[in-house]
Amino acid sequence: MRGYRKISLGISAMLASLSAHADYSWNFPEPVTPMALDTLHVHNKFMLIAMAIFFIVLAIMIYSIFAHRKSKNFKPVTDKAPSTAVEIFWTLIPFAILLLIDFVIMGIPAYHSVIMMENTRDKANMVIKITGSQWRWQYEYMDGDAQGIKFVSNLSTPKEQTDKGFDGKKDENYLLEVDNHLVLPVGAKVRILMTSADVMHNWWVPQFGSSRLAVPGFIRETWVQVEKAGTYRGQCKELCGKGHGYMPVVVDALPVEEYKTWVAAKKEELAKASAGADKEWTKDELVANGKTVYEKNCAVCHQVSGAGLPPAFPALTGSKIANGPIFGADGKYLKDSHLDRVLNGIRVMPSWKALLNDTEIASVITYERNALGNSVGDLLQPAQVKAARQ
Ligand code: HEC
Ligand SMILES: [Cu+2]
Repeated sequence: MRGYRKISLGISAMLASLSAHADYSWNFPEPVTPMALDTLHVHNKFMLIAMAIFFIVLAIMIYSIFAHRKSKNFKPVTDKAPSTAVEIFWTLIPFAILLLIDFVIMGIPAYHSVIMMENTRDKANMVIKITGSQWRWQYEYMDGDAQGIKFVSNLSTPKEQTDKGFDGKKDENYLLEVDNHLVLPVGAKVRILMTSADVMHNWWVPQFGSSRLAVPGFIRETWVQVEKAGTYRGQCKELCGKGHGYMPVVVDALPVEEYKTWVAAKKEELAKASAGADKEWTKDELVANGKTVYEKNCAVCHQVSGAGLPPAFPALTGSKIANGPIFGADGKYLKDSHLDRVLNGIRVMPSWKALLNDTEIASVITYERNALGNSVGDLLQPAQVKAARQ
């Protein structure tokens, strides 16, 4: 008797906790795109079907064990089935039932869902390109008002919080915060072109229900249509090296009017930055700006101090390349020079040409030559970087 009470208490506690957590914390995250909603429905249907099959088979098993028990003097069948034809027949029936469930009852919704995921172009309102690299995402708006907007999105959780032995309070969005959010208009169908600059990455926001592998050398597609304004967070979902856990995705879905305001502001910001490339910078300005660029982009591998992590990541302190001449007698930058490395990369060292603007590249190089224990004393102007790109 007491056992039964315990069980029923347990079950009612379980049911109560289910309804208390109806805010999806025990389920899929709240879907905010048609694709996420569809995926959730497919999942629910399949769970119900699997559960029904489970309980039917279990019931037949329990019944068979119970009704044919030894104490009822049940005699086991020792001879064969009535005939081979009968045996084939009763094997084919469950086979046919499962076939019907798989191909029709489960197949149709799954087919519908997959077709929907692959349909990236139909009625798309805008196109963005997402490039994964070790270990950050780059976003580029390809058409419409926002065309030309292009920026890099870096982890912004303070470094000391990820350090070993940190015992302070971590940020609310620890490892899920970036400096530049991807901004999308609510309701627009956004076709996403995805690629990678080095190894495979995967751009994944659980509430969007879409995730696609970013493969170097290939352009792959997916789409999102965010139907609810808000900030959504995700992560890289393909193990991509040392910084795999440090390249989160943050998307702001804004109502259309606010999105337009953001586009205008972002364009102005980018225009200002490229205007900055034409002016003469002082060494102090470049070094100060370069420190920020360095710590955001380069310190993961070369370390904040510039000591690197040899032999994988060389030290910049005392490096021949970092301290060597940049330009040759003809005024062109030298192969294997500091500028060549940063612009074009080599082996594991990424190419920064597409990721950083002229001012950022000039700043970070000037910083590396005059800080981190180096003191070359010269400086590189953004205009020189601009010229070097051509
Ligand atoms: C993913 C890790 C990684 C990041 C991030 C990275 N580097 Fe490197 N870097 C390397 C590796 C590895 C090498 C050595 C490449 C080789 O020669 O094989 C290197 C080499 C260099 C060198 C030449 C040093 C030498 O003595 O060979 C310079 C200069 C340099 N990086 C600057 C930068 C700057 C500036 C940034 C940030 C804008 C940066 N790196 C970001 C991995 C990285
Ligand atoms: Cu990644």
